[in-house]
Amino acid sequence: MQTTLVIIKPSGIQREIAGEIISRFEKKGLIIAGMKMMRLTEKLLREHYAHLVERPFFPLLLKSMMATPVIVMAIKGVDAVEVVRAITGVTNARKALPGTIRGDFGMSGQENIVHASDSPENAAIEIARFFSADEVFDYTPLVLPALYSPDELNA
Ligand code: IDP
Ligand code: MG
Repeated sequence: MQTTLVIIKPSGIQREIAGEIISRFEKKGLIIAGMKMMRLTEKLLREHYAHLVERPFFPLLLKSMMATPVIVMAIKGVDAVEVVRAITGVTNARKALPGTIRGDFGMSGQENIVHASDSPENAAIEIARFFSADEVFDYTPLVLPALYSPDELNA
């Protein structure tokens, strides 16, 4: 199974839809392996958004991501990175498809409610950036046999 990072951004916290977002991942059949509330620092964000630091909108993005505490989640499942990105929708929430989190709840390219890791490699890096090892839990939900066939679980 893969574990991927989701952040409920300040736009999701301010909109008071954290529960709705968590619920969508739960209902899909993804496992919450870690979850906590934290304030993001400029140092952490410069690492996390290293690919964007030179972009003109970066100061606005920094301010936006530090506007309130965020909720970070380690979410686990078979192909979790791809599944979670699909549930999240494309970056610009105005273009995100209805049914996705961004498509259902957002109107902005920047204030787009959630972050989700974009590859298994980045997911591993991002989980380690936001969680210590003892904050990500390994447990077996009782519903697993209803969620997957045995060959999917052992792959
Ligand atoms: P992603 O969140 O869909 O992976 P990235 O390109 O990694 O998209 O960008 C990270 C975040 O930076 C976006 O979620 C969004 O909040 C912000 N962002 C990206 N592009 C723009 C832009 O053109 N204007 C304003 N904010 C942007
Ligand atoms: Mg990204």
